[in-house]
Amino acid sequence: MIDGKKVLFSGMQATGNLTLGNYLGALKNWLTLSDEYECFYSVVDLHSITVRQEPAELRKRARNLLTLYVAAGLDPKKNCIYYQSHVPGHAQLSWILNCYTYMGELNRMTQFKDKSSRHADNINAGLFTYPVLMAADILLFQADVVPVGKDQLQHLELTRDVAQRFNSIYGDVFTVPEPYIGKTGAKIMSLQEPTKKMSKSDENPNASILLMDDPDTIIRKFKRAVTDSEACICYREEQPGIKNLLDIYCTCSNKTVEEAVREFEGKGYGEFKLAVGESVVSVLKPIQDEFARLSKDKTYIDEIIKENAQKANYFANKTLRKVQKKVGFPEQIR
Ligand code: ATP
Ligand code: LTN
Repeated sequence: MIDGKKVLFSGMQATGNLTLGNYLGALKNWLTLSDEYECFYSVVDLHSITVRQEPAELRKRARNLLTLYVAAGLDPKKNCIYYQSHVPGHAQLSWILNCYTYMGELNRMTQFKDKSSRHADNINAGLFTYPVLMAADILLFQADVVPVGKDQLQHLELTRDVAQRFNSIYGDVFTVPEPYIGKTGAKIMSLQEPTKKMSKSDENPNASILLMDDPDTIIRKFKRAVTDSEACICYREEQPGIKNLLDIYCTCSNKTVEEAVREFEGKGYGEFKLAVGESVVSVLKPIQDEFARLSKDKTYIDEIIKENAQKANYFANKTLRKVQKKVGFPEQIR
């Protein structure tokens, strides 16, 4: 608890360009939570180097992501928006938690299996212990809730196990966090292979809508979206392409599935796809405009970076000192 409010932590990697999946599955849900919770949103650049990065490019993407958090509507006065690398406590706690996590647990992580098969030339130890760093992120702030997409649930479960293990040895040190999955948009699928999640690392450019795609590109990608030959705009598992488009449409236009299905009854796929594209444009265009405006205001963004890093360090150090004491490190002499 901070000032009587529960704590929320989440983060995103600055690798690749953000997709509509990232926005609807994560960022959009974050916006509704800042009144209820004390929120920490990190640009998790320590996680990014688990796969090879071009340094200048990583720096640029990280800044863009931080700016995008603000452009999407997160108020930096209410939400602590910061770079993970500006808070050394993440790495420090991560080391300690490494010693309380089993190889067997990490071996079961599907994201590791997936990423190590995609980066077979660089299966480094950081990629393997990635979930421990994620656990450290969350536990460092004593987070009660963690809004993530469904793909991250396994990591959150591991975080809970590690927290409980630590607490059972040393007493109540960590808050055991709960996942927070938004009602809609929990899993946006690829527009080309609707049984696969929309991912920023997809090689097919038509598979994902990028947050920075211009309106024409968005409409074109939706027109090319893979559907089926059922000729029915119905919400069911047998029609994954249409189901995904309905999910996107409903989330972007704040309608229920029933309302959307009624709206498109008897209409063709072409008309439906256009409407989905337009609903997405109406959501993304204002964010893109605000992003362009904020990107030019270097002083304002720098100020956010500085102030929020101080705030994050303050809370991080509180937990870290407690943990260091519990495991038996000597107190620092000042
Ligand atoms: P990659 O595909 O390269 O692994 P990613 O697109 O999954 O990356 P992350 O930075 O790992 O991006 O995820 C940021 C957040 O976006 C996480 O909370 C994740 O659950 C969410 N997210 C990512 N893809 C989707 C999706 N297709 N639908 C819903 N949420 C998603
Ligand atoms: N692993 C997450 C990003 C991430 C995260 C976190 C999310 C790193 N640390 C802490 C929530 C809480 C991902 O790949 N999406």
